[in-house]
Amino acid sequence: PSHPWCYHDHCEYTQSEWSRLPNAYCGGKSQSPINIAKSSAVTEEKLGAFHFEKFDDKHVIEKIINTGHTVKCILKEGVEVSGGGLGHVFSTLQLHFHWGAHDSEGSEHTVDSKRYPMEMHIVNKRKDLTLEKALQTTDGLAVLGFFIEATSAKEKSRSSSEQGASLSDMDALKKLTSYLSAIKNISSEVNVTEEISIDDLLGSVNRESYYRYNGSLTTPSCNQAVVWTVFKESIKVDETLMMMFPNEIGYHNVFRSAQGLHGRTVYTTAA
Ligand code: GRE
Ligand code: ZN
Repeated sequence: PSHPWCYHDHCEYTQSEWSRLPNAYCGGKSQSPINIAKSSAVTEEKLGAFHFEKFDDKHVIEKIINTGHTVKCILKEGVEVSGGGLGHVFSTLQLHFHWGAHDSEGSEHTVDSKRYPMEMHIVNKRKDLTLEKALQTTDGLAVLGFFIEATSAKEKSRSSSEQGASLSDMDALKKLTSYLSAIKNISSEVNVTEEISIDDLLGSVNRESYYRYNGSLTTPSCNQAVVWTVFKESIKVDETLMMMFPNEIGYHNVFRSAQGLHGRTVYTTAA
């Protein structure tokens, strides 16, 4: 028995009905995702660099689970995120993906209404709070959101001839997607033996250029407990790897539509 909610299929609570789910917050006024309007973002000088602990650990992913709504990587303990104007130390719990059916959609956040083909969420919990308490605290969780899009053939030849910088992200996602065929069934999971670090997945993305706002989990129970960081630069991967999510996993379009801002401010780093 999985969840009574879904994105688009026929289920008890489809996306437009999440606000009626009992014991959930999906109808609140600080919901995620949102469309980020560049011209409305307020520059905040305090949004500095992050510090990442164990993001270079090659054995950080313990297992990969098909939850029926996403592909989730469970991480070992000791991975941490701080800095970035967060004001607390956060423990990294898991990372997961949102995707579409084609490369024209799939991300949850949009920037000036541009939707990317995929979005990766790294979910972190305040180290000083239990998960239960964090879910009831406005800054109890910090989620790092990264857009993923396909590298054009032109960019591919340029990166391999000039710097090769983005090749590591391709290799990392290739290793990760090689496990998808093993978790085709909902609720199945697979242990990870390949060496994949979070740094490898992020590749050469600039981690000092981002947007910041207060929002929620993008799935029920939609707790308004998330300090969101949405990075401006996208992770570039090979198109064929990206299409393995809809192709290998039996569902797609697992992204929530844009929610109202209701007076919230989106902050941005200076660059
Ligand atoms: C999700 O389910 O998509 C999710 C979480 C936790 C934080 C953010 C988020 O489970 O989008
Ligand atoms: Zn998510």
